[in-house]
Amino acid sequence: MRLIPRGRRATTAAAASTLVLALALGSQAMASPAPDAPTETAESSAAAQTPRQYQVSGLSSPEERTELARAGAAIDEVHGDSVVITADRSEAERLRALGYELAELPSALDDDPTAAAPADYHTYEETLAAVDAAVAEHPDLVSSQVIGESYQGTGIVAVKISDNVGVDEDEPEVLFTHNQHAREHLTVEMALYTLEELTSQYGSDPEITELLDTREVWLIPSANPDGKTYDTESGSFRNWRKNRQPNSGSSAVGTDLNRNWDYEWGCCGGSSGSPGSETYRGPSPESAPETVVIADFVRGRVVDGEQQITAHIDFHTYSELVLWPYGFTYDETAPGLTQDDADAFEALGVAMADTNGYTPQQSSDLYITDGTINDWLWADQGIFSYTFEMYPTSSLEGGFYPPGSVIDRETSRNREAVLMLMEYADCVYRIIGAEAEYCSA
Ligand code: CXA
Ligand code: CA
Ligand code: CA
Ligand code: ZN
Repeated sequence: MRLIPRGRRATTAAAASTLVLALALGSQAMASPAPDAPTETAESSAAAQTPRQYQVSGLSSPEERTELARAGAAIDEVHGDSVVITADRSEAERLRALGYELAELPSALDDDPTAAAPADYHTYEETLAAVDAAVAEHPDLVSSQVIGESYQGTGIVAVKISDNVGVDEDEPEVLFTHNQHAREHLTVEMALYTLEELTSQYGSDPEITELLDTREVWLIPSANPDGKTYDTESGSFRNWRKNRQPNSGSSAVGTDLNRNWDYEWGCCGGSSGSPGSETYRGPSPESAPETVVIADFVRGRVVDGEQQITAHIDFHTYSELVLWPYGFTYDETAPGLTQDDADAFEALGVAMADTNGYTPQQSSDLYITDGTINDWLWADQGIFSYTFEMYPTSSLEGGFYPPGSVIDRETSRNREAVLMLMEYADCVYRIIGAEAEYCSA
């Protein structure tokens, strides 16, 4: 996709004047609106609903961060005594009213000519074209299927990569999901990298050849095509996270797909019940069609009572982290997650992080989340499920919108970790030497 800076520039004057108006209204004006306050125009309303990033200072523990998350903020970065969040204007004001100290961060949404344009990132359409090209080039190795539709009726696609791809062989299956969060475009590039690397190296790289001869790989390049397209279709970034499903009784659009999964949904203050929140969990588990499509796909991989998928990575940006369950509790062990499970999760998580330089940790070390794909895949399906938060580590390096020049480096950075997950897919417990106990036939 080539987004033309001209397009962004053309909207700048209007956007800037709206911003000035909004700033002039300020927080005092909001507290007691003047009787002659100008009526909100469609434009100023759009600006007010465009989420942006804020630094929130004075938070240093998981408990303090969870309290902020409980208030509905999406936490983008965790530092020693501060975090970076995404919020729209009204949410930011609400958090300030709760006593949080918010400082607006500069953003790629501003008219900064040095900020990354989404040029060089594939649109969803271009992503599907790349998948089709791979299928055409390697028909015995790659197949693709539409596994269902997004809210707006866009096909969600699963790509299979394996020897004898047309046959459902008795081989451990591995799943990679991408782009639950709309603005995390680098994750779609990660899917295309994996597709390209596995297919181009099959038959020449012995490790990849062996793995594809003995594993079946599933890639879902975008779990949220509506959100992805919405985020860039105007020619400037919208900083969009959720899907594009309307919410009844609210003008706020979208559900956070990674809070909509059906395990301990909404249990623990790790998501929001307010449609306007960036972490809105939806009215019920699997209320988002995108969640249902992927959950049904996974449930469909149960053959003769046995889940075929053993290992999974859900790709996100950003922060350079390897995360594992549970997210809903701080505890290392909990119902359905024994000490051996926790040890295996940690050992493989640490080993993968050794290859890409990310920081490995249980996800609740950051803050509590509930209704995530990782918790559901583990607790409900018994799949060793990780989240990778890709490049960068901070908003200063582009945050959700790093320049296209980093794509090759930051996708290939995960080559060894992806292959390692595939390697251990026959028995993840092997990494703690417990294969006899857990994996003998
Ligand atoms: C995350 C992912 C999975 C389990 C716990 C935490 C982090 C993720 C999120 O909050 O869903 N961060 S992100 N990509 O910025 O939204
Ligand atoms: Ca095969
Ligand atoms: Ca199979
Ligand atoms: Zn994400």
